[in-house]
Amino acid sequence: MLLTNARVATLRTNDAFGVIDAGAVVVEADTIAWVGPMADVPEDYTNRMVHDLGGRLLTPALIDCHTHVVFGGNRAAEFEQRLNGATYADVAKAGGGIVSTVRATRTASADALLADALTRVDALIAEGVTLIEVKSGYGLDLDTELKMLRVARRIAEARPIAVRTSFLGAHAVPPEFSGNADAYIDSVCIPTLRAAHAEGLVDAVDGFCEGIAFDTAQIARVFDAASGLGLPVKLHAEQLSNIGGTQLAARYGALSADHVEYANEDDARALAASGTVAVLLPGAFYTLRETQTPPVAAFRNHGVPMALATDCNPGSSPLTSLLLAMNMGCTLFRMTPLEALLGTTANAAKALGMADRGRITPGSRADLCIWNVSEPAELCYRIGFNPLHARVYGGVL
Ligand code: DI6
Ligand code: FE
Repeated sequence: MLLTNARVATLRTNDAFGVIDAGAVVVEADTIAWVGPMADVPEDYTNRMVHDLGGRLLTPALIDCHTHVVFGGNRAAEFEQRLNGATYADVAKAGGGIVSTVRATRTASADALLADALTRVDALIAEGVTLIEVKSGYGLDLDTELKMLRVARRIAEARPIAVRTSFLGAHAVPPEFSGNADAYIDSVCIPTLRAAHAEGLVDAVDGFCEGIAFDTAQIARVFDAASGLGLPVKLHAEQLSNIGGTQLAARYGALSADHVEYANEDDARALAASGTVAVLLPGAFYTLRETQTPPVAAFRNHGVPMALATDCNPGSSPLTSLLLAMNMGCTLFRMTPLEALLGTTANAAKALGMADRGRITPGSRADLCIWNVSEPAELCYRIGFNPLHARVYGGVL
């Protein structure tokens, strides 16, 4: 396939959009074979199926590198309760919060979980997403964690989208272990990780390192188990306070440290040294009405790669628009449009350990977006508008 007459934002390097005006891209099977000015397309590529893109912008396809799209039920009722004056404690007492999602996820069938997840995945696909990360973490018992991960794998069979799974057994302490987080980690979380890995369900291991979840010593035990299985790690760190999760993630060479609103200059240095991506999640920042923004300038100055994701989940970020996450990354966190686009392409791929995609370069996977805009900044600038014209997934338009 030859895509021609395009404005190609290659993102070849991290310092510019790398735009080629009147550009062309040659796709062979599921791989980009050639990119350059349309006037220079090599002779042997010109007898392809040609698609004239009419001057439209062509970018790498979008990647949502942090989602919890598989879950039961929703939390609209508690959203409403809080806006009618209920406190967080009232909501928790009435059985709300993360525990209510755990309950709904445990009782839902795999088919129902998949059908529900696909409604969210379809919204992402409609904006040009071709790869999502999906976490477990609403089961918190063996059967339900495995059920969630099997459903995550089925998403890639049901839709033209790639899925990377993260085991998030260390997401919350389930009610039956209330006050006994250590016992949960050792007797449920780690054995469940081993079982899920044995079934080929785990691509990475995640945790929630926070005062209201697990401390660094508990997460370190999970990470040691992950290392023993040869699995990469990532971490929800420094979302609501700084308790050392980012430094821990860096020590384990984590793929990413996510949220990181409360990370500091030292944390930025550690992430830069370990090559760990800072994944910023403005949807949760917005929903929780947080005021502490992540240290974007420090990340920028120390050369920490930054990604942006939806964090799609029923509690803190019921967001299914990656374009809106890009807009929020710019407006709320002061990222540049280049940083926002790198954050949902090349750096999102890096956060998932998928070096074969996220840029338009020969040899990269042919996952591409064709947009009804001419400038890359327009993808971040508009709010609630979807300019996707077409999507190429694995070389298929
Ligand atoms: N951080 C969050 O903000 C969510 N999980 C996490 O690790 C909260 C998830 C929920 O409320 O359901
Ligand atoms: Fe999350």
